[in-house]
Amino acid sequence: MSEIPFPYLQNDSDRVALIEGDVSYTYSTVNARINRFATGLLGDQEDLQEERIAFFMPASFDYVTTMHGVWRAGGIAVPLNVASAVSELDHYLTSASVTRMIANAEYQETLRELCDSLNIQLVSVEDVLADEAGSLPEIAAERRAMMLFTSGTTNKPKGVVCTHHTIRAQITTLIDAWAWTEDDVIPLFLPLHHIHGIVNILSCGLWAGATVHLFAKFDIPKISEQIVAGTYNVFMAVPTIYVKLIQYFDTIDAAELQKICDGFKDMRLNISGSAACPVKLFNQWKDLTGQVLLERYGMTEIGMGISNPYNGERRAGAVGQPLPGVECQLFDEYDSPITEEAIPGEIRIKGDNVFLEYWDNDAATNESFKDGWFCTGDVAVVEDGYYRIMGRSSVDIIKSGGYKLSALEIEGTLLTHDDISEVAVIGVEDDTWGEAVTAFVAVKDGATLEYDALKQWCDGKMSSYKIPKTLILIDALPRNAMGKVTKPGLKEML
Ligand code: MLC
Ligand code: AMP
Repeated sequence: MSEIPFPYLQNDSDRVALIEGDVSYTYSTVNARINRFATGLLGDQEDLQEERIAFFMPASFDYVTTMHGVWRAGGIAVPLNVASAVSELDHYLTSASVTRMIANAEYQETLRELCDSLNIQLVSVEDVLADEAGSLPEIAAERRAMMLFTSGTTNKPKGVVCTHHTIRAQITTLIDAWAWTEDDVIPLFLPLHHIHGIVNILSCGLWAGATVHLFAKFDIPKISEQIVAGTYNVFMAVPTIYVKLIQYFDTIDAAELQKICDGFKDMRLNISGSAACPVKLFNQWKDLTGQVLLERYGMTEIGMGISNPYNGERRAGAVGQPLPGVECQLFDEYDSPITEEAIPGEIRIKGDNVFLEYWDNDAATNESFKDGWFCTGDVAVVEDGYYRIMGRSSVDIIKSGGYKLSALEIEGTLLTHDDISEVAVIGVEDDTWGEAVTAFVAVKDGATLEYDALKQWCDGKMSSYKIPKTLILIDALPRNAMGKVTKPGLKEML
């Protein structure tokens, strides 16, 4: 059996593990189906030997079956973003050398041509399920388990590979730090190709024996209904979701608002992360619901690194202290550790929670570590024992609604537009998205460009959340003496 032993998934518990729509699934049911799925994946093989199996599905019983089935059969799980454009998928599938893609009927049409062209077998969960569970391999903890794609300062997203051991460390530290128990019930509406949804919510929930209520998307009225009914005691989201909830509150009557706020008030924990939670939002949420948001800091490559305390002061605008098992140190520009408070430096991390490698990219892996420390590129300061994130060392990374986006990747696509001669993309502070993708564009002689036409052109060429929110036409981009675009200059122009 796997070294990632999710205790409840192996003791045939009759507790409810998952709720999807009107149907509840017990741990015992989920476990049995995972075993049948793993058996079907194996076919005649004894062990998938780290075969990369991609899957394209929203949060669902099928998703959990697939993820754990791949793990138990010895494969590497490659969960994909169901909002991806086909050209983005091509890169993920090719760079990970995926051999099989699991997707149900509703998505197969979108994927068929691409899978055929890449010689990838496209099958549904039902196609794979064996009639009965057979014997499954022993999986050593050091083996690769999961690959998630992350945008970087280079052109194309990289595959972040975690082992079973890494994932286990990421989960167990949170189980203790945030006091997960089998009595917890949590909604899951975040996308399941990122660790916030996969590790912090789904995996912690299933490890703890809790109940995870699955939503295919962030459906405010449906989720609010359950909050009013008192279904949940834990809630985790990105700051944009708290903003969107507050915007929604403005559209409903006072009695309904009170019921929703009371539902939040009764919970044991509300968490914010994946992007900075503005102090204003922290205070608004407290005023509305009485909940003191627990803000924490993490990254695809490290899981969660720093967290405000479950018991103790949760400080607005700060992310707290390193989690147990996570070594965290700030470094200055000369790679010297910063030992005093109030001096900013780059966050570097060590620990069992840190990923193994960027897939098939030794150069990027080696570059991202210094003396055994993983260099996050995030700058922080320690004030009175609390870490506060100050920003990132690269202007080419944008965090929009919790998604990490590469400015260079978006620029690369925009440059293929016939009328664009040069382009620079930056993130501009925004109340809803945290940062909003903004494109500065110079058009070719005689050409014109309207925002709506550009947006339409982008459709299908990039995931919709990457499409610039604003287009600013300029004659020429500001450049330094070396000819490099000076992005801070663009921010100043605004
Ligand atoms: C949606 N849209 C976005 C967007 N999400 N635009 C910019 N940034 C985003 N993040 C746009 C769509 O393109 C669409 O545009 C319009 O908003 C409505 O789309 P939607 O899908 O209906 O929006 P909604 O469901 O409200 O989505 C918002 C959201 C979503 C906040 C729920 O963005 C989301 O789930 N974000 C979380 C991402 C996440 O899990 N990050 C964790 C990474 S892990 P139009 O023009 O077509 O109408 C990590 C580590 C850590 O960061 O620390 O956790
Ligand atoms: P990702 O690569 O998508 O996992 O995003 C990780 C990045 O999100 C980090 O490197 C930070 O820049 C950012 N991030 C996560 N949590 C926080 C937080 N609480 N405050 C500020 N930035 C955060």
